[in-house]
Amino acid sequence: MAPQGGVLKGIRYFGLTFFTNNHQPTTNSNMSIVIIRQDDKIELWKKAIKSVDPGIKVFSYLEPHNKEEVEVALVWKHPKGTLSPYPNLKYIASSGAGVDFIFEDETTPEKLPITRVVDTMLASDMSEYVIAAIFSYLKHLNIYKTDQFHRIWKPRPYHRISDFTVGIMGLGALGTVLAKDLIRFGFKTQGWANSQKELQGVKTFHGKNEFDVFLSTSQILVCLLPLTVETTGILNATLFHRLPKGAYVINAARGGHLVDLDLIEYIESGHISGATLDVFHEEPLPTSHPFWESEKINMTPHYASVSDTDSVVPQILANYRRMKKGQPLLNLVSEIKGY
Ligand code: NDP
Ligand code: OXD
Repeated sequence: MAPQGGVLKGIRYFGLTFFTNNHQPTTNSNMSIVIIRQDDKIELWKKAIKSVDPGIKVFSYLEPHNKEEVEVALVWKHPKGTLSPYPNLKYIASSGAGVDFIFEDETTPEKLPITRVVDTMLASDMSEYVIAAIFSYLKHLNIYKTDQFHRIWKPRPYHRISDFTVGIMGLGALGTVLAKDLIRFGFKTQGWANSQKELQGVKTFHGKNEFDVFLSTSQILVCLLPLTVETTGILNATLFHRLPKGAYVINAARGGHLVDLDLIEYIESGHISGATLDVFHEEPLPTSHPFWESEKINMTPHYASVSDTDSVVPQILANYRRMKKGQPLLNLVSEIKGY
Protein backbone atom coordinates (compact mmCIF):
# COMPACT_ATOMS: atom_id res chain seq x y z
CA MET A 1 0.00 0.00 0.00
CA ALA A 2 1.24 3.49 -0.74
CA PRO A 3 -0.42 6.00 1.55
CA GLN A 4 -0.62 9.37 -0.11
CA GLY A 5 -0.14 12.71 1.51
CA GLY A 6 0.44 11.42 5.05
CA VAL A 7 -3.25 11.78 5.75
CA LEU A 8 -3.15 10.13 9.12
CA LYS A 9 0.26 11.39 10.17
CA GLY A 10 0.30 11.86 13.90
CA ILE A 11 -2.79 9.71 14.36
CA ARG A 12 -3.68 9.05 17.95
CA TYR A 13 -6.28 6.77 19.40
CA PHE A 14 -8.21 7.76 22.45
CA GLY A 15 -8.28 5.70 25.56
CA LEU A 16 -11.92 5.40 26.57
CA THR A 17 -14.74 3.44 25.05
CA PHE A 18 -17.40 4.44 27.52
CA PHE A 19 -18.17 7.20 29.90
CA THR A 20 -16.01 6.45 32.93
CA ASN A 21 -15.53 7.75 36.42
CA ASN A 22 -12.92 10.15 35.09
CA HIS A 23 -15.83 12.05 33.66
CA GLN A 24 -18.46 12.26 36.33
CA PRO A 25 -21.82 13.69 35.28
CA THR A 26 -22.28 17.22 36.42
CA THR A 27 -25.40 18.95 37.66
CA ASN A 28 -24.13 22.39 36.82
CA SER A 29 -26.85 23.94 34.69
CA ASN A 30 -24.35 26.43 33.30
CA MET A 31 -22.66 23.73 31.32
CA SER A 32 -22.78 24.04 27.56
CA ILE A 33 -22.04 22.67 24.09
CA VAL A 34 -19.65 24.34 21.68
CA ILE A 35 -19.95 23.90 17.92
CA ILE A 36 -16.68 23.97 16.03
CA ARG A 37 -16.69 23.81 12.25
CA GLN A 38 -15.35 25.96 9.43
CA ASP A 39 -18.32 26.01 7.09
CA ASP A 40 -21.35 28.28 7.32
CA LYS A 41 -23.54 25.79 9.21
CA ILE A 42 -22.90 26.72 12.85
CA GLU A 43 -26.11 28.76 13.14
CA LEU A 44 -28.12 25.98 11.49
CA TRP A 45 -26.88 23.46 14.09
CA LYS A 46 -27.42 25.87 16.97
CA LYS A 47 -30.96 26.53 15.87
CA ALA A 48 -31.68 22.83 15.44
CA ILE A 49 -30.37 22.04 18.94
CA LYS A 50 -32.29 24.91 20.50
CA SER A 51 -35.49 23.89 18.76
CA VAL A 52 -35.29 20.44 20.38
CA ASP A 53 -34.06 21.65 23.79
CA PRO A 54 -34.34 25.42 24.31
CA GLY A 55 -32.72 25.07 27.76
CA ILE A 56 -29.32 23.95 26.48
CA LYS A 57 -26.60 26.53 26.10
CA VAL A 58 -24.94 26.23 22.70
CA PHE A 59 -22.15 28.43 21.41
CA SER A 60 -20.22 28.90 18.24
CA TYR A 61 -16.53 28.59 19.00
CA LEU A 62 -16.17 32.00 17.40
CA GLU A 63 -18.46 33.89 19.78
CA PRO A 64 -17.54 34.97 23.34
CA HIS A 65 -18.26 32.14 25.83
CA ASN A 66 -16.86 30.64 28.98
CA LYS A 67 -14.66 27.78 27.80
CA GLU A 68 -14.58 26.23 31.30
CA GLU A 69 -18.32 25.58 31.14
CA VAL A 70 -18.17 23.62 27.91
CA GLU A 71 -18.74 19.87 28.31
CA VAL A 72 -19.30 18.76 24.74
CA ALA A 73 -17.63 19.80 21.49
CA LEU A 74 -19.78 19.13 18.44
CA VAL A 75 -17.25 19.18 15.64
CA TRP A 76 -16.93 18.85 11.91
CA LYS A 77 -13.51 19.36 10.37
CA HIS A 78 -12.64 21.77 13.16
CA PRO A 79 -9.48 23.88 12.76
CA LYS A 80 -6.61 22.06 14.42
CA GLY A 81 -5.96 23.24 17.95
CA THR A 82 -9.46 24.53 18.64
CA LEU A 83 -10.37 21.73 21.06
CA SER A 84 -7.48 22.10 23.47
CA PRO A 85 -8.66 25.39 25.09
CA TYR A 86 -11.65 23.56 26.65
CA PRO A 87 -10.43 22.12 29.99
CA ASN A 88 -13.69 20.41 31.07
CA LEU A 89 -14.78 18.58 27.92
CA LYS A 90 -16.49 15.25 28.67
CA TYR A 91 -16.54 13.99 25.12
CA ILE A 92 -16.18 15.03 21.48
CA ALA A 93 -19.12 14.46 19.13
CA SER A 94 -18.51 14.30 15.40
CA SER A 95 -21.52 15.72 13.57
CA GLY A 96 -20.84 13.29 10.75
CA ALA A 97 -20.19 9.56 10.43
CA GLY A 98 -16.45 9.96 10.01
CA VAL A 99 -14.02 10.81 12.81
CA ASP A 100 -10.70 10.78 10.94
CA PHE A 101 -10.38 14.57 11.17
CA ILE A 102 -10.48 14.31 14.98
CA PHE A 103 -7.65 11.78 15.02
CA GLU A 104 -5.66 13.94 12.64
CA ASP A 105 -5.59 16.83 15.12
CA GLU A 106 -2.57 16.11 17.27
CA THR A 107 -3.71 18.69 19.81
CA THR A 108 -7.01 16.95 20.58
CA PRO A 109 -7.21 16.46 24.36
CA GLU A 110 -6.28 12.91 25.31
CA LYS A 111 -8.55 10.28 26.83
CA LEU A 112 -11.80 11.81 25.73
CA PRO A 113 -14.49 9.57 24.31
CA ILE A 114 -15.50 10.32 20.72
CA THR A 115 -18.96 9.73 19.34
CA ARG A 116 -20.09 9.77 15.73
CA VAL A 117 -23.33 9.89 13.79
CA VAL A 118 -25.15 6.68 12.92
CA ASP A 119 -28.32 7.75 11.20
CA THR A 120 -30.83 6.08 8.92
CA MET A 121 -31.21 9.17 6.75
CA LEU A 122 -27.45 9.52 6.32
CA ALA A 123 -27.32 5.88 5.27
CA SER A 124 -30.22 6.03 2.83
CA ASP A 125 -28.85 9.26 1.32
CA MET A 126 -25.50 7.54 0.76
CA SER A 127 -27.21 4.56 -0.80
CA GLU A 128 -29.13 6.81 -3.19
CA TYR A 129 -25.91 8.56 -4.19
CA VAL A 130 -24.01 5.36 -4.91
CA ILE A 131 -26.94 3.85 -6.80
CA ALA A 132 -27.22 7.03 -8.89
CA ALA A 133 -23.51 6.76 -9.72
CA ILE A 134 -23.88 3.09 -10.63
CA PHE A 135 -26.82 3.72 -12.96
CA SER A 136 -25.10 6.70 -14.53
CA TYR A 137 -22.17 4.40 -15.34
CA LEU A 138 -24.31 1.48 -16.47
CA LYS A 139 -26.42 3.58 -18.81
CA HIS A 140 -23.49 5.79 -19.97
CA LEU A 141 -25.37 8.93 -18.93
CA ASN A 142 -22.23 11.05 -18.49
CA ILE A 143 -20.79 9.86 -21.80
CA TYR A 144 -24.02 10.67 -23.64
CA LYS A 145 -24.02 14.12 -22.07
CA THR A 146 -20.51 14.75 -23.42
CA ASP A 147 -21.53 13.28 -26.79
CA GLN A 148 -24.48 15.65 -26.86
CA PHE A 149 -22.20 18.68 -26.62
CA HIS A 150 -20.18 17.36 -29.55
CA ARG A 151 -23.36 16.44 -31.55
CA ILE A 152 -22.30 12.78 -31.56
CA TRP A 153 -24.97 10.07 -32.04
CA LYS A 154 -23.28 6.89 -30.91
CA PRO A 155 -25.03 4.07 -29.04
CA ARG A 156 -22.67 2.40 -26.54
CA PRO A 157 -22.75 -1.27 -25.46
CA TYR A 158 -25.96 -1.98 -23.58
CA HIS A 159 -25.54 -2.75 -19.86
CA ARG A 160 -28.03 -4.48 -17.61
CA ILE A 161 -28.17 -4.84 -13.85
CA SER A 162 -27.80 -8.60 -14.22
CA ASP A 163 -24.42 -8.12 -15.96
CA PHE A 164 -22.72 -6.67 -12.88
CA THR A 165 -21.47 -7.67 -9.45
CA VAL A 166 -21.10 -4.75 -7.08
CA GLY A 167 -18.48 -5.09 -4.33
CA ILE A 168 -18.77 -2.87 -1.27
CA MET A 169 -15.69 -2.23 0.85
CA GLY A 170 -17.11 -1.66 4.32
CA LEU A 171 -20.29 -3.31 5.53
CA GLY A 172 -21.01 -0.92 8.39
CA ALA A 173 -23.88 1.50 8.94
CA LEU A 174 -23.68 2.78 5.36
CA GLY A 175 -22.44 -0.27 3.45
CA THR A 176 -25.16 -2.51 4.87
CA VAL A 177 -27.99 -0.23 3.76
CA LEU A 178 -26.44 0.10 0.31
CA ALA A 179 -26.08 -3.68 0.02
CA LYS A 180 -29.75 -4.22 0.87
CA ASP A 181 -30.85 -1.58 -1.64
CA LEU A 182 -28.68 -3.06 -4.40
CA ILE A 183 -30.22 -6.46 -3.80
CA ARG A 184 -33.67 -4.95 -4.18
CA PHE A 185 -32.60 -3.61 -7.57
CA GLY A 186 -31.37 -7.07 -8.53
CA PHE A 187 -27.61 -6.47 -8.47
CA LYS A 188 -25.34 -9.34 -7.53
CA THR A 189 -23.92 -7.81 -4.38
CA GLN A 190 -20.93 -8.64 -2.24
CA GLY A 191 -19.20 -6.92 0.61
CA TRP A 192 -15.94 -6.94 2.52
CA ALA A 193 -15.40 -6.00 6.16
CA ASN A 194 -13.01 -6.58 9.02
CA SER A 195 -15.24 -9.11 10.71
CA GLN A 196 -17.46 -11.83 9.31
CA LYS A 197 -20.97 -10.73 8.37
CA GLU A 198 -24.18 -12.46 7.51
CA LEU A 199 -26.41 -10.44 5.25
CA GLN A 200 -29.20 -12.10 3.36
CA GLY A 201 -28.53 -12.17 -0.37
CA VAL A 202 -25.06 -10.64 0.00
CA LYS A 203 -21.88 -12.61 -0.53
CA THR A 204 -19.63 -11.56 2.32
CA PHE A 205 -15.86 -11.56 2.67
CA HIS A 206 -13.69 -10.45 5.53
CA GLY A 207 -10.11 -9.79 6.45
CA LYS A 208 -6.96 -9.66 4.37
CA ASN A 209 -7.14 -13.32 3.33
CA GLU A 210 -10.43 -12.96 1.50
CA PHE A 211 -9.69 -9.57 -0.02
CA ASP A 212 -8.24 -10.80 -3.32
CA VAL A 213 -11.20 -13.04 -4.15
CA PHE A 214 -13.58 -10.23 -3.28
CA LEU A 215 -11.69 -7.81 -5.54
CA SER A 216 -11.31 -10.19 -8.48
CA THR A 217 -15.10 -10.59 -8.66
CA SER A 218 -16.17 -6.95 -8.13
CA GLN A 219 -16.92 -5.26 -11.45
CA ILE A 220 -18.12 -2.16 -9.66
CA LEU A 221 -16.15 -1.40 -6.50
CA VAL A 222 -17.60 0.97 -3.89
CA CYS A 223 -15.45 2.24 -1.02
CA LEU A 224 -17.38 2.94 2.19
CA LEU A 225 -14.57 2.31 4.65
CA PRO A 226 -13.59 4.60 7.49
CA LEU A 227 -10.20 6.28 7.05
CA THR A 228 -7.77 4.62 9.47
CA VAL A 229 -4.10 3.71 9.47
CA GLU A 230 -5.11 0.37 7.92
CA THR A 231 -7.24 1.79 5.13
CA THR A 232 -5.23 4.85 4.13
CA GLY A 233 -4.19 4.49 0.49
CA ILE A 234 -6.07 1.19 0.11
CA LEU A 235 -7.39 2.19 -3.33
CA ASN A 236 -3.99 1.88 -4.99
CA ALA A 237 -2.29 0.23 -7.98
CA THR A 238 -2.12 -3.19 -6.31
CA LEU A 239 -5.87 -3.13 -5.67
CA PHE A 240 -6.74 -1.81 -9.15
CA HIS A 241 -4.61 -4.57 -10.68
CA ARG A 242 -6.68 -7.19 -8.85
CA LEU A 243 -10.01 -5.87 -10.10
CA PRO A 244 -11.47 -7.41 -13.27
CA LYS A 245 -10.53 -5.55 -16.47
CA GLY A 246 -12.95 -2.70 -17.10
CA ALA A 247 -13.99 -2.36 -13.44
CA TYR A 248 -15.56 0.87 -12.27
CA VAL A 249 -14.59 2.50 -8.95
CA ILE A 250 -16.74 4.63 -6.65
CA ASN A 251 -15.13 6.34 -3.66
CA ALA A 252 -17.62 8.03 -1.36
CA ALA A 253 -15.65 7.47 1.85
CA ARG A 254 -12.54 9.64 2.16
CA GLY A 255 -9.97 11.07 -0.25
CA GLY A 256 -7.21 9.51 1.84
CA HIS A 257 -8.30 6.03 0.73
CA LEU A 258 -7.25 6.75 -2.83
CA VAL A 259 -3.81 7.03 -4.40
CA ASP A 260 -4.82 9.57 -7.03
CA LEU A 261 -2.04 9.00 -9.54
CA ASP A 262 -2.54 5.21 -9.44
CA LEU A 263 -6.18 5.71 -10.41
CA ILE A 264 -5.22 7.98 -13.30
CA GLU A 265 -2.64 5.45 -14.50
CA TYR A 266 -5.12 2.57 -14.39
CA ILE A 267 -7.81 4.59 -16.14
CA GLU A 268 -5.37 5.62 -18.86
CA SER A 269 -4.29 2.01 -19.37
CA GLY A 270 -7.96 0.99 -19.77
CA HIS A 271 -7.86 -1.52 -16.90
CA ILE A 272 -10.22 0.70 -14.91
CA SER A 273 -13.05 2.05 -17.06
CA GLY A 274 -13.79 5.08 -14.90
CA ALA A 275 -14.61 6.37 -11.45
CA THR A 276 -17.03 8.43 -9.45
CA LEU A 277 -15.35 10.36 -6.63
CA ASP A 278 -17.07 12.36 -3.91
CA VAL A 279 -14.11 12.85 -1.59
CA PHE A 280 -10.57 14.11 -2.08
CA HIS A 281 -7.26 14.54 -0.29
CA GLU A 282 -7.77 18.25 -0.38
CA GLU A 283 -11.27 19.73 -0.43
CA PRO A 284 -12.15 21.77 -2.39
CA LEU A 285 -10.07 19.92 -4.98
CA PRO A 286 -7.34 22.29 -6.24
CA THR A 287 -8.03 23.50 -9.77
CA SER A 288 -4.61 22.22 -10.87
CA HIS A 289 -5.49 18.60 -9.96
CA PRO A 290 -5.40 16.17 -12.94
CA PHE A 291 -8.84 14.73 -12.01
CA TRP A 292 -10.47 17.85 -13.49
CA GLU A 293 -9.10 16.89 -16.92
CA SER A 294 -10.29 13.28 -16.94
CA GLU A 295 -13.48 12.59 -18.90
CA LYS A 296 -13.70 9.20 -17.20
CA ILE A 297 -13.80 10.59 -13.69
CA ASN A 298 -17.08 11.98 -12.40
CA MET A 299 -16.76 14.19 -9.36
CA THR A 300 -19.10 15.60 -6.74
CA PRO A 301 -18.10 18.04 -3.97
CA HIS A 302 -18.24 15.77 -0.87
CA TYR A 303 -21.96 15.65 -1.20
CA ALA A 304 -22.80 11.96 -1.21
CA SER A 305 -24.64 12.22 2.08
CA VAL A 306 -24.73 15.04 4.55
CA SER A 307 -25.92 14.93 8.19
CA ASP A 308 -29.42 16.34 8.32
CA THR A 309 -29.79 18.39 11.51
CA ASP A 310 -33.42 17.39 12.11
CA SER A 311 -32.51 13.74 11.83
CA VAL A 312 -29.25 13.89 13.78
CA VAL A 313 -29.79 16.45 16.58
CA PRO A 314 -32.07 14.13 18.63
CA GLN A 315 -29.27 11.54 18.88
CA ILE A 316 -26.72 14.26 19.75
CA LEU A 317 -28.98 15.45 22.57
CA ALA A 318 -29.82 11.91 23.67
CA ASN A 319 -26.10 11.36 24.19
CA TYR A 320 -25.80 14.67 26.02
CA ARG A 321 -28.51 13.54 28.44
CA ARG A 322 -26.81 10.16 28.84
CA MET A 323 -23.58 11.91 29.69
CA LYS A 324 -25.42 14.02 32.27
CA LYS A 325 -26.84 10.86 33.86
CA GLY A 326 -23.48 9.09 33.76
CA GLN A 327 -24.78 6.48 31.30
CA PRO A 328 -22.60 4.96 28.56
CA LEU A 329 -22.57 7.04 25.40
CA LEU A 330 -24.03 5.69 22.16
CA ASN A 331 -22.22 5.48 18.83
CA LEU A 332 -18.81 5.52 20.43
CA VAL A 333 -15.70 5.21 18.35
CA SER A 334 -13.62 2.20 19.33
CA GLU A 335 -10.15 3.00 20.56
CA ILE A 336 -8.89 -0.33 19.27
CA LYS A 337 -10.42 -0.18 15.79
CA GLY A 338 -9.97 3.54 15.29
CA TYR A 339 -13.47 3.93 13.80
P1 NDP B 1 -18.92 2.02 10.03
O1 NDP B 1 -17.89 2.20 11.08
O2 NDP B 1 -20.32 1.76 10.44
O3 NDP B 1 -18.49 0.86 9.04
C1 NDP B 1 -17.19 0.68 8.61
C2 NDP B 1 -17.06 -0.66 7.90
O4 NDP B 1 -15.73 -0.75 7.37
C3 NDP B 1 -17.26 -1.84 8.84
O5 NDP B 1 -17.97 -2.86 8.19
C4 NDP B 1 -15.83 -2.31 9.12
O6 NDP B 1 -15.72 -3.69 9.40
C5 NDP B 1 -15.16 -1.99 7.82
N1 NDP B 1 -13.72 -1.83 7.97
C6 NDP B 1 -13.06 -0.91 8.69
N2 NDP B 1 -11.73 -1.08 8.60
C7 NDP B 1 -11.56 -2.15 7.79
C8 NDP B 1 -10.41 -2.85 7.32
N3 NDP B 1 -9.16 -2.46 7.65
N4 NDP B 1 -10.59 -3.90 6.52
C9 NDP B 1 -11.83 -4.31 6.19
N5 NDP B 1 -12.97 -3.70 6.60
C10 NDP B 1 -12.82 -2.64 7.40
O7 NDP B 1 -18.84 3.34 9.13
P2 NDP B 1 -20.01 3.99 8.27
O8 NDP B 1 -20.58 2.96 7.39
O9 NDP B 1 -20.93 4.75 9.15
O10 NDP B 1 -19.20 5.09 7.43
C11 NDP B 1 -18.10 4.73 6.61
C12 NDP B 1 -17.35 5.97 6.17
O11 NDP B 1 -18.08 6.66 5.17
C13 NDP B 1 -17.16 7.06 7.24
O12 NDP B 1 -16.06 6.74 8.08
C14 NDP B 1 -16.90 8.29 6.42
O13 NDP B 1 -15.52 8.45 6.20
C15 NDP B 1 -17.60 8.00 5.09
N6 NDP B 1 -18.73 8.90 4.86
C16 NDP B 1 -18.72 9.70 3.74
C17 NDP B 1 -19.77 10.54 3.50
C18 NDP B 1 -19.80 11.39 2.26
O14 NDP B 1 -20.67 12.26 2.14
N7 NDP B 1 -18.93 11.18 1.32
C19 NDP B 1 -20.93 10.63 4.39
C20 NDP B 1 -20.86 9.74 5.50
C21 NDP B 1 -19.79 8.91 5.73
P3 NDP B 1 -16.39 -4.32 10.73
O15 NDP B 1 -17.88 -4.18 10.53
O16 NDP B 1 -15.96 -5.71 10.72
O17 NDP B 1 -15.88 -3.51 11.88
C1 OXD C 1 -19.48 12.09 7.17
C2 OXD C 1 -19.32 12.86 5.95
O1 OXD C 1 -18.53 11.43 7.59
O2 OXD C 1 -20.19 13.69 5.65
O3 OXD C 1 -20.58 12.13 7.74
O4 OXD C 1 -18.37 12.68 5.21
